[in-house]
Amino acid sequence: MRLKTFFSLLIIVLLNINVQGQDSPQTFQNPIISGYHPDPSICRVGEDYYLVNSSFTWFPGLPIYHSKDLVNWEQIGNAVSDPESYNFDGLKDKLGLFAPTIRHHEGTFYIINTCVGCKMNFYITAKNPAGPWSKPIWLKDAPGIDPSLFWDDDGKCYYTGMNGIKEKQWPNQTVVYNQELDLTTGQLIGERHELTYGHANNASYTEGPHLYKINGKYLLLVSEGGTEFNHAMSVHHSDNVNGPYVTDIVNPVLSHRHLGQDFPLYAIGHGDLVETQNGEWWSVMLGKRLNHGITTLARETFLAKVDFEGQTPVFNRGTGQVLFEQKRPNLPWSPVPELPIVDHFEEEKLAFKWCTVRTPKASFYEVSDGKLKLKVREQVMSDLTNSSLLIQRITDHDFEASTHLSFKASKPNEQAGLSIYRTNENHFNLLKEKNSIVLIESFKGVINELARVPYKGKEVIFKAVAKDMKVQFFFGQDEDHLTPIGEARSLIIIADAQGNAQFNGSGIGMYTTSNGIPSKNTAVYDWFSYEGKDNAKKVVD
Ligand code: 6LW
Repeated sequence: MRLKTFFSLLIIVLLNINVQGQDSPQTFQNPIISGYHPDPSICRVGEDYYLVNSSFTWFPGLPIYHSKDLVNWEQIGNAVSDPESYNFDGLKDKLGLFAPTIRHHEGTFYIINTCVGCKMNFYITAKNPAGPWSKPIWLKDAPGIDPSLFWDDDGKCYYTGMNGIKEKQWPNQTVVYNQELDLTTGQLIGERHELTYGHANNASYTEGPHLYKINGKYLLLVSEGGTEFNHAMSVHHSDNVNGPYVTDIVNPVLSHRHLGQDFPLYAIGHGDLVETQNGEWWSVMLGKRLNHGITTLARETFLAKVDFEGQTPVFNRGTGQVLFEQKRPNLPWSPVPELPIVDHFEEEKLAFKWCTVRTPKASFYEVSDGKLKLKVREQVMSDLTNSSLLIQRITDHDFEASTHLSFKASKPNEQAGLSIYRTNENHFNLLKEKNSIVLIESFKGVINELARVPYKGKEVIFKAVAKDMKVQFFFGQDEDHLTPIGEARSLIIIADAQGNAQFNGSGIGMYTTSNGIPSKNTAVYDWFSYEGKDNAKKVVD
């Protein structure tokens, strides 16, 4: 008996250590998912958390992340990966897959989303959030964007979304509405109910709605102010799922818009709530980090604690702000495998982080023999089409990226190399041509050759070093003998609100093109290295 008691006590002690792990950190740093990860939505199944972000014209799209502690996240797939079912051709970089919602109901995962510029609202399902996800069920007569799903206690499923208003009573007035969704037919049924225009009598861009039932009452969480400096989150309450909803007196429940234009973290909004298995409430939301006065990492995913006072959610009680560091959730510390700095392309498939822009109409790359082989195609990245471009999200203000390329241009129009991409108009290209290496910058559609050096070798290493909002490019035969090409350039090129740079984010990777002339050539990449150099996720003014 004594032995049994001893072991029972030992297990309890070990479990306690495990939950708040003496060797695990007490705090976490924001953002929890760095770089281009806007419009996060989250759900919990048992002790597992799943999160999805919007991804616009990047393909595959709707990255799915998994965590067991809300702090360490691992990408486990992309929910949109079938080029036959989605067509992003011709879409500007700010269109495509807008804000998604992920939910789990009776053993099935649902993602509902809007493909702006391509058939609008749809939902997909999966038994495993890592995939495969179903083909899209396109919804007829579901106006607007930012759809969400909510299952009521009676089993009815509700579609909650945002729509524009023809006769606005004030500028940028929008409406959040809900309507029952028959998941067996994919039809919206019954009456459509207008739930709110937002909490203020001039609330603009009220969107990003999510419905919850907490302590027997319906809570509607929305965003207002638009996804820029004025972004905010407000809550509304009702005893009936279809309303009327009454705005909470403490609104906005979260915003950074009152902190001044130079506050290092801004545009906080577009959140989703989740209750942990230990009864804590947390919220994910998007935010933007200012660095040297600009934002190059676009909208990232952040985490904040929520405490309920009655029906009112209080975000980070006492501060009312999203913090760069705070006490972490009461969950077992669960680190995930670190992404390797160098991708040697030795797996059979490309890692989930690699995306192209717009849906590929044909396969344009192959991973084999530990190499990535990109087909040299006529398409160019400055057109609104899918070109031979593969990029990963830039997740750090300071970083070093490099790649080893083996490429012999057979004609002067053939190029291959390293790219930093924000939009078809805003990007850098360091490219190898027939007899030279050229550094090109495109800003607001103006293409500028910055430097050109003679180069005849087949093999070359390209490198980009970003530091203090500038990027310096290098080339050479081996990593210990690289030569700078051109001057260090400002990263304003990939910053928010520059030309057509909106909603999406920045990527870095590999690109080849024959500039409109057919080619049978291939650009071969042995490896691609990306290393973040941000010491702390806080920013410098
Ligand atoms: C998103 C909506 C928004 O669907 O921007 O400004 C859209 N707010 O919530 C794209 O992120």
